[in-house]
Amino acid sequence: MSKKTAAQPPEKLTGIKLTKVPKTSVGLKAIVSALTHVKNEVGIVKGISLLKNINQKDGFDCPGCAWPDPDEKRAFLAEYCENGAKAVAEEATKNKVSPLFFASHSVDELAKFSDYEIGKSGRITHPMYLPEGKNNYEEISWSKAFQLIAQELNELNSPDEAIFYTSGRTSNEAAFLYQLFVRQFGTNNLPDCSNMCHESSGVALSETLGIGKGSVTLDDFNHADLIIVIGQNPGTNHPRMLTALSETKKKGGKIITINPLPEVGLINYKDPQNPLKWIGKGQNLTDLFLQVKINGDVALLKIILKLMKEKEDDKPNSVFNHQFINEKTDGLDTLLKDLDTYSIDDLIPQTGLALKEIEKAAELIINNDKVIICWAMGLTQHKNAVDNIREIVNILLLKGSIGKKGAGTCPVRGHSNVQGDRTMGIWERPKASFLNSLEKEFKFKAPRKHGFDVVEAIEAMHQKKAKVFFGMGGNFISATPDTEFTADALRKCNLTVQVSTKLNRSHLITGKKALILPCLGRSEKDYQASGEQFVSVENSMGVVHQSKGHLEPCSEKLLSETAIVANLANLTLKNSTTNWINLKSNYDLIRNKIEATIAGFENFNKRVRVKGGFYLPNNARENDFKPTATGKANFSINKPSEIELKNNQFMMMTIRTHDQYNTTIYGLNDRYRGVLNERRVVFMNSDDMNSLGLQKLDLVDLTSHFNNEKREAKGFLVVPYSIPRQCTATYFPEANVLVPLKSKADISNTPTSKTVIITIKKR
Ligand SMILES: Nc1nc2c(c(=O)[nH]1)N[C@H]1C(S)=C(S)[C@@H](COP(=O)(O)OP(=O)(O)OC[C@H]3O[C@@H](n4cnc5c(=O)[nH]c(N)nc54)[C@H](O)[C@@H]3O)O[C@H]1N2
Ligand SMILES: Nc1nc2c(c(=O)[nH]1)N[C@H]1C(S)=C(S)[C@@H](COP(=O)(O)OP(=O)(O)OC[C@H]3O[C@@H](n4cnc5c(=O)[nH]c(N)nc54)[C@H](O)[C@@H]3O)O[C@H]1N2
Ligand SMILES: [Mo]
Repeated sequence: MSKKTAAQPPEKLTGIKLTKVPKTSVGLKAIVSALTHVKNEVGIVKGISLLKNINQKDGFDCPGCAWPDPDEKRAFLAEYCENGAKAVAEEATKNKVSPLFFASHSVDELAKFSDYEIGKSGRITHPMYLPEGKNNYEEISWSKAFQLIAQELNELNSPDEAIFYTSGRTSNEAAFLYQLFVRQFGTNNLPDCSNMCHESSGVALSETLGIGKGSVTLDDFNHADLIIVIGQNPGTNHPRMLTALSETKKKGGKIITINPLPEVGLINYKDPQNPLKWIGKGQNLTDLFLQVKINGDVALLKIILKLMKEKEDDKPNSVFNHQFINEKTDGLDTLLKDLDTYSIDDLIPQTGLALKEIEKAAELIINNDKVIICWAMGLTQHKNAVDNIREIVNILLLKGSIGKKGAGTCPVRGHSNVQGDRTMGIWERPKASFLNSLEKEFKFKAPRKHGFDVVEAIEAMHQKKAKVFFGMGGNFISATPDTEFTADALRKCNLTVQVSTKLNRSHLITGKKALILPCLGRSEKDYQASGEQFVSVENSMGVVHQSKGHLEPCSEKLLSETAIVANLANLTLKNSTTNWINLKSNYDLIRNKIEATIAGFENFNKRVRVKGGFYLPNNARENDFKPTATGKANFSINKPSEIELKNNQFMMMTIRTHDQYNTTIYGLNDRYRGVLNERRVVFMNSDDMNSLGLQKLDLVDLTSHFNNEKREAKGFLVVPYSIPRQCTATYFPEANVLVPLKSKADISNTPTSKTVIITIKKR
């Protein structure tokens, strides 16, 4: 097969239209947009039945995001949002990718499609095989496909030569079985999308609070005095969060937003569930907007900490919660001493803000006790990402704003079950205690050496230290950094396997041989030997609940992820004493095994059947920090960004449009930012445009600079936008080619997708 199969989306432009940036989000427009997607992809009748079941207590979990559902009240038609509806429509699409489709489209030909066109081709209906040297996938039987994988795996020199990636839609049951199979096979090479996502949060929170998950529940939003939303765009990526923020506001709480962009969803909002509110002005959400420079957050948070300290020094006991600090924390003195080594004047330029604005934020924090801080990728994808999150924890600890009603940490997760997958053991660095309990329950010797994370997995494949890639969902080539390097890494493999619902670019950038294993989606019924099954998932706030599809599978040939793992394990592992076929026949049996090996799942089968599910234990929520190294909540010392831009260099963040789910492109619009029908754009400050002599919609090429390496992405249109000087934004995944693999966060190893240093050249 040709080595030149295109790894990057094609350069072609699609006909941009710029509109005014809207003043309000959601409302009627969101409903019309959702229904249009559903109508086009699914049809009206099936579409309505689909929407009715999203996020209902006996329905299926929306595959959109990990935002939790209300414990009690759920909206009467459906607990859905515009982008949830799009996610479901995308999965339930009537378009099919059949063996005939593959016979008439070669891999090279498909790679010339845009990501939008690839995704719209539809659901994959049959297992498909790309033999060595061929350019078209051919139908293959399930049993032959499993045999082929088992053979390749067993021929490796070591189990560590195989990589088992997971995206975050995999159910708890499938994830548990998958990691068990991989560990019985003999490796901890279980990289996942978390490595590129909230890994920095997990690392920072475990160290400081003794749990890698957030501490708040949805109800805390009803009790908070102040919510800070930093580095997150919930209007697009977690639209149902706007409802929670709106509740906070109705009860008198305040909201601070910290973002390089004035994201409209956070500014003003019209409740989609309340038609009476569709007309009129909408509700203002943000009380104070700090338009921080990209990666200026530690500097900003440090200034806030210094202002808090100043006030406390001035008037003791007016800011810090000394009782909490004395009883529960460690390291205050070191923090305060370190703060003294910084001057506000030195920190200010990094933020791009006026001191007055920061003082207002500090005042709100000082004067309110119940504070929740929410964040996402705007904080986690930088070199000093872990510092970002630890600095947030410092603020909360000083206020004693954790482990009490209306206060705490809220890292807002991405994929709908990414948190559950980690709970189930999808992690390249498992704890010894977890491996011990697997060994005890399943009578095997678990590998102890830590495995590869995403970045290390790419390097290993590139160096031919890993030769088989297995992807449980996701779209590895498009989600990872350094597109061309990663493509080479995948091409060097003997075999690449993708378990997928829909066609994506990872099916086209392959090893010598490749397989596509088509699986059921969340919205579909799952029949096994003992009858119809349901699965379980864990949302961003640690609630485990069931999810059950209502649609007939889009093809008879689909298998559930659970069945795929069980069949493969059964064939690959010669000495396993686990009865894989029995486990897949009835998911209750898998849940029993989860209960036997993972804390917090007592009476799992019973409790998962209670509508709404149950909360997993959370020490930080309970105000107990014993699991940290000191046995207390830890203050920490953090560093502002060390990046210095040269003349004519810009900081670039790669972000999501309103019309995509990661690498799945729903449509070509970014309605909330006023960009229609185009994805190849670069947002710039108009003063920066002037200084480069650029006009609106000029065509430019982008070059990224890291150490002495250069990477190029060609053909982007300049869009003037409200963004701080020297900051720019492009869309993911078009710009991933510019993100250097070696540019990653300290400790968490997350690619720095939000801090890419670029220069911009006019064509
Ligand atoms: N519809 C939809 N929903 C999704 C997804 C999707 O693609 N589409 N993806 C899912 C996934 S996996 C995830 S992880 C989440 C992602 O959810 P988000 O993190 O909201 O997604 P991004 O588009 O990456 O947006 C990052 C935000 O951070 C801001 N930002 C960037 N750099 C900085 C910085 O240095 N400082 C500050 N303060 N802000 C910064 C950007 O302006 C932007 O508003 O959403 C999940 N939900
Ligand atoms: N530059 C840049 N890069 C980024 C980011 C960024 O902000 N900027 N964000 C990062 C983040 S936060 C994340 S989480 C990753 C996302 O990385 P991934 O999780 O790898 O990517 P997705 O685009 O979510 O995966 C989409 C594919 O999953 C498959 N799929 C969908 N549903 C199912 C299912 O139920 N089962 C199975 N088996 N397959 C399914 C479909 O075939 C679809 O094509 O990307 C990261 N990459
Ligand atoms: Mo994510």
